Amino acid sequence: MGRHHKQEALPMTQDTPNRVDQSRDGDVFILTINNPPVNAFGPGVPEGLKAGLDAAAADDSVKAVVIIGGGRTFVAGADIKGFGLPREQAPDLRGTVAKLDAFEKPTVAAIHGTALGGGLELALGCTYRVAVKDAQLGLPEVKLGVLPGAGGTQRLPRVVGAQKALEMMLSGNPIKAPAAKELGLVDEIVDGDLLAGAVAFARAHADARPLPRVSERSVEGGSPEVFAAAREGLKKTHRGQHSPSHIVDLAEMAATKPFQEGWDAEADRFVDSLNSPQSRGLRHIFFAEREAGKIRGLSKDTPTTDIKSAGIIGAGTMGGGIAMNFLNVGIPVTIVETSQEALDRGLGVIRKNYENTAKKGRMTQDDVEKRMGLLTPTLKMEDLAGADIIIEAVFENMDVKKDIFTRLDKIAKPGAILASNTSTLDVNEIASVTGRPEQVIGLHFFSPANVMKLLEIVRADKTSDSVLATSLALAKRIKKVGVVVGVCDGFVGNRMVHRYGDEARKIVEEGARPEDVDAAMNALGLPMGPFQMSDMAGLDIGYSIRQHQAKVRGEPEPDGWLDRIVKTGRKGQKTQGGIYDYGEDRKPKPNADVQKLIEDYRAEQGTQSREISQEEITKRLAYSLVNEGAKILEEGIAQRASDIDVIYIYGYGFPAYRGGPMQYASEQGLKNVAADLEKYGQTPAPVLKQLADEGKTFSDYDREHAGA
Ligand code: 3H9
Repeated sequence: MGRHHKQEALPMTQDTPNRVDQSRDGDVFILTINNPPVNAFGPGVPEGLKAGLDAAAADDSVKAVVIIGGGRTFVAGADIKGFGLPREQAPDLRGTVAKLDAFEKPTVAAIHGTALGGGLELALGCTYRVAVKDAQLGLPEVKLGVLPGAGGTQRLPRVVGAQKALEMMLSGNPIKAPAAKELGLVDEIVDGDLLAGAVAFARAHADARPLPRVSERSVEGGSPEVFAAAREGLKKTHRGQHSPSHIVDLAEMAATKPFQEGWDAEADRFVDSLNSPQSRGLRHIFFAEREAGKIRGLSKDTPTTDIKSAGIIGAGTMGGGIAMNFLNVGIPVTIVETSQEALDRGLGVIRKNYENTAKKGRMTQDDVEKRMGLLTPTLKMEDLAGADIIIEAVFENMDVKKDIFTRLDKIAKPGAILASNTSTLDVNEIASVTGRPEQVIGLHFFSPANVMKLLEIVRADKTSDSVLATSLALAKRIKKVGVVVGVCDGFVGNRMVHRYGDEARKIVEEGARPEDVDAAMNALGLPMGPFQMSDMAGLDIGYSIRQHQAKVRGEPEPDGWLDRIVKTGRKGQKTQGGIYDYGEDRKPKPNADVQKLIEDYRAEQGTQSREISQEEITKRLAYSLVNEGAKILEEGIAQRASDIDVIYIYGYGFPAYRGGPMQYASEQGLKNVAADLEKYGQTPAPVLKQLADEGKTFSDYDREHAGA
């Protein structure tokens, strides 16, 4: 037939690795893809598949072909590491799928593990798909800022209908094989040996003619309203992002145009999205998240302990949220408070959180009881004696924490990890009151601790490798992204956010309105600007941090415009008003008294108010984060710039499609960033200045320091 088969099979060269094995089971030809660890569609895979298909086509005794993944999974997608390659050098996934589509004998994809992205597109190019029960299928490209680029946007709607295809492609979330079977995406679930089942299926369908090619089907449910609703939905779920609208356009083409037209358009849109800063940012984060788990000095052989039970001190908002993480994965928790009342209140909040989840249908009442059943409340710290890890989550006061750790040292069993959830205090000082500082670590959860994915793992001077490795493994187990940081005031995230807050207040002092400042950050893609965030956290919290810092530095009591707002009793959302007013709808509205207070403050300081552009606000705020990040890097508080990006995305809502603040700065060009910092009166950190002078990026820095 030769339809859309523009590229011929590439000859295998000495440089092309052999990634596909050919074998036979009677009249069924078997192609096994071997590209560990996840069978990504890298060099050698298309060549091997095409050569295999040619061999199967040339042999009259072959009636059907099975394609299966060797090792732990089917193909998990295109090779993201090779995404930077020029088009002609990139592994020819589209050509392979086209060759499959044009193939004259039935082909069966045999799926286990994950068929993601290009992997599912490969399977959709086959005539049939069979899968084991726990296999997962999805098109996660949107999470990398791209779109399915090997026919997925055209074939998935033809199989599962417009609505479901949009849902899968826009969320990027995979579905399980049984759900895929319901939708017709999988033709048969194989119990037992996948290959044997796939071969039997292939044999049973060997004579099916005409071949039921996916590309020849039409799309069900592709009414204009479905696409209009999808476009409307994007404003909420993917504000500011480009690839999701390409996906909707292409799915609409699948429903309204001939296959070839949509297939061609998809290729162009894929290349456009691939070359966008948004995709570079999201891919950067994909790898950054995985890099963050690799700690210098630790290896796979570093011993870890299995955490079978946890103790938590403090049943307040933080302690309760932390406890939920453990309960959710089946780890029993003993939670300690100082009064029965506080304990009852804490437990009540945890139960209510679970019941709300159950009400939304995301958990059964049985699950709620199971989780609550794993929780033991107590007023006696001695009850923590058996815990493998104990996390202190009381308020931020060094004396109180020292007292707790002194007591814990006597109570905890040998080998137990003693962790503090402090967000600013010196973990070395906390560790020093124990006779086992090597067992002490900081585990800084972010509020709400049962929701936020970030966990800053604070390595103190004497923390042992084993405690660190165990904490990293634990983070993964409780479904957090763990990032290791060093000890300093505020660690990575809060240290940067303090600097950012200082700059935001300064910008208002100079003439901008708080709402202008927040609007600039919203435009950059942050769901909340600095003042919306302060109002949510409580203005008194920031005020007490500034008081503490002033005391430490021997400076006078803080008395800026924001401190004065706090002193009027406006503490943020919790008092219905802070920098903004909050009505029933909880939307921030400017307040006239606050405006007047700011104007009076400027007058008192003799500040000539000036118009400040959105561009200036954006640069000053974003680059204040970047500059502090560069200092953090230089001091070794963070191991890599990409760790800082992960922290900022998962802890502070920096848009993932900008790759985090450090990647964002690299995209702007560090030379420009350094020049702008100087223009706005800040001194670029030496690392930043040096990279700028050498024409480098933070990724270059990370690469050059990878072995350090
Ligand atoms: C696509 O397909 C585009 C097409 O539509 C169009 C093309 C024309 N490539 O996560 P893990 C590495 S877009 C290269 O720790 P897990 C990963 O970096 C792609 N490398 O394991 C890590 O390396 P290292 C659509 C990849 O078991 C190692 O494999 N596909 C890729 O927790 C293990 O990964 C996706 O977006 C890849 N595609 O999870 C799927 N995938 O050990 C992305 C993984 O050196 N991948 N690696 O750090 C995933 O979601 C998860 O990795 C997966 C396994 C669920 C597969």
